[in-house]
Amino acid sequence: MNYITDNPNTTLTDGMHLMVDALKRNGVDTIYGVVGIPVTDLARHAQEVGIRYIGFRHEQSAGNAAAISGYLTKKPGICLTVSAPGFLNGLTALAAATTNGFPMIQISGSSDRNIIDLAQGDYEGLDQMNVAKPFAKAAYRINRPEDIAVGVARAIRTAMSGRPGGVYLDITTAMLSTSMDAQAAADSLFVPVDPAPKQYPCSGSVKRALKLLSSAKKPLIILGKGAAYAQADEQVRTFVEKTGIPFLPMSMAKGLLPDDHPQCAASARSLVLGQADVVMLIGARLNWLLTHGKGKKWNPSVQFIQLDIEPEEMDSNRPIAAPVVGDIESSLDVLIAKMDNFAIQCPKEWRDAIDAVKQTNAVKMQAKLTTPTSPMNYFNALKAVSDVMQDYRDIYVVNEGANALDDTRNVISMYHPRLRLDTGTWGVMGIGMGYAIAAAVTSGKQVIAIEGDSAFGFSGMEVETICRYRLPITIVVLNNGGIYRGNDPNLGGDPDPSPTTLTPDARYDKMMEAFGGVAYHVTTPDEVRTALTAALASKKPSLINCIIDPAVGTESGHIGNLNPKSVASPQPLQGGVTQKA
Ligand code: OXT
Ligand code: ADP
Ligand code: MG
Repeated sequence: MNYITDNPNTTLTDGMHLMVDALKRNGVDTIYGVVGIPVTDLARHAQEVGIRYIGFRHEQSAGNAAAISGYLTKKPGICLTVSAPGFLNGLTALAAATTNGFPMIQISGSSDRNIIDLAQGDYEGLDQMNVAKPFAKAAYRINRPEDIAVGVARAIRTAMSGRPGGVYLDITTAMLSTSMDAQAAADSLFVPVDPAPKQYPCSGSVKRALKLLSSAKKPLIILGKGAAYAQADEQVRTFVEKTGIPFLPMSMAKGLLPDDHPQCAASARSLVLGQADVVMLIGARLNWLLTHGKGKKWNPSVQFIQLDIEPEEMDSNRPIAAPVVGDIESSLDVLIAKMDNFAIQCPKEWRDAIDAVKQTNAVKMQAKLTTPTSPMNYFNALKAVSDVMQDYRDIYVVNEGANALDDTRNVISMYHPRLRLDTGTWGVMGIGMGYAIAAAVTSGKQVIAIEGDSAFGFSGMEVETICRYRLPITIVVLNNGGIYRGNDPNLGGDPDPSPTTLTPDARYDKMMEAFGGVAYHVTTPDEVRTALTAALASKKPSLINCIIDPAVGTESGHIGNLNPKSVASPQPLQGGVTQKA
């Protein structure tokens, strides 16, 4: 139903109704948000016209849901917030979406300009558009109903085009209640044409890239989440398989090609980074996750080819010998069409060397997975999860924590594109429930969220949201009673817990029980297996609280090296505890 066109007797409309009509006209089918003054009626009216509204307990989760729905659908996810505090609660997710390159629009109600601009102290008054600017790809404000169509179109085009990102759209209280002739309002609406146009690379850049690749003795392809976002799955597969070059998937690119693909080098990471002479980055940045392309992890004379839609990304960390600027689908189409003119091959000795390390690391991993411990550790618990998931290879895996993140990434293999959703470029805790909810809502599929106990706490109240919408989400809390570990002492000797300590053996399962979901409390891998099998079969909201040895976590998971070094105490203050097998 369209409010204006379906109500022929209506001669006047207002900003609120027109805003909803503009969103609907632009294909928005879901809004994630938290309501209050001045956007409550907007959400009600959105539901009235058939837009699904998912109401959260905190705006950060609603924002995270919008962001990941943008990643999964290539259309901006919409987050609706109230003024000042609600707006600020959503802003972290908007900033993270921009950092991750996910298309998202945060639409927020705001106070009247005349009071804000003279700092006269409005209810929840804040100069929101200017606050949002540094955290968003762009920030716009709609001051008059007649500008709604353009405002929405600009927000959509900005969020989707080039490198996608988060856009802030400010809608003032005054604008929402300003009236406008209904026919003129209806006539003003439009849908932007081709908001994320194809961008072909120039042919010289393609030839340069193929020539460099053909000169490689130890070539490597790194697939990033930009390649997953591009949804050029067939092109990626064709290029990788036709060249025979090994590939290393970044975390959210796992599954773009299956982890058990013979060319996957994920379990020989140090070898391939340390020795590759030509590395082709496809939708991956040389940021901290790749130690900026330099340092002891890398072959010092490595040369880079980079496929990216963002020209400014080139040379941001290391000189790029062969930049290919374009969208990944178009770039790969051209590369595939031209590659037969170049003798690209992957030397057998290089493939053999990688296979040898893969085998050695597989044996080491198998030993970790099958060594029984009491209490459980991350590896034997995750082995049970992995066993059950062999029957659920096409469900979403949301993952956050430190050890809970890094160990899951390595143990739980991915087989299909865009199913692994995690903490992303910033390593943000709190994405868990928002991502899980949006994955279930946009796809209708099941989701498993594998969470550290600290990580879960950041968005845990959304368990109520999961139960309210009856979503098929199973949460596995790897509960070691703390941030990294649960057994750190308070160095001051005070009775307070240490900075990393959380409640030992906390019963997170009771939270799920409280809202009507199915709950399990487990202490052995066999119990994990039984509980997860039942939870996934039920398709009901469920939470499995897995008690993990509080002593086994490593400080900051795999990124402990990023903690500042102290001159005064060269050893980590907690005594350098490392993970036991
Ligand atoms: O080749 P080598 O020999 O080197 O071996 C490598 C691979 O080849 C091999 N491998 C395998 N072998 C066999 N089989 C398989 N399948 C296999 N796969 C791989 O294993 C090694 C290692 O491989 P890997 O993992 O690929 O390589 P590496 O070197 O680790 O990769 C580097 C990275 C950087 C690419 C990778 O580690 C990565 O992607 N890391 C992401 C790290 C990250 O983002 N972490 C999250 C942030 S940590 C911290 O900030 C936390 N906080 C603070 C905080 C945050 N973040 N946010 C907010 C809003 N507030 C505060 C907090 C509070 S974490 C955290 C909570 C933690 O507590 P929890 O209770 O939630 O979690 P627990 O830790 O569980 O207690
Ligand atoms: P990862 O963390 O997986 O390494 P990053 O987020 O660092 O990935 O990098 C993703 C890159 O992909 C960004 O530089 C972004 O500009 C680029 N990108 C996103 N979408 C596309 C696309 N459709 N075509 C080309 N490049 C893209
Ligand atoms: Mg923990």
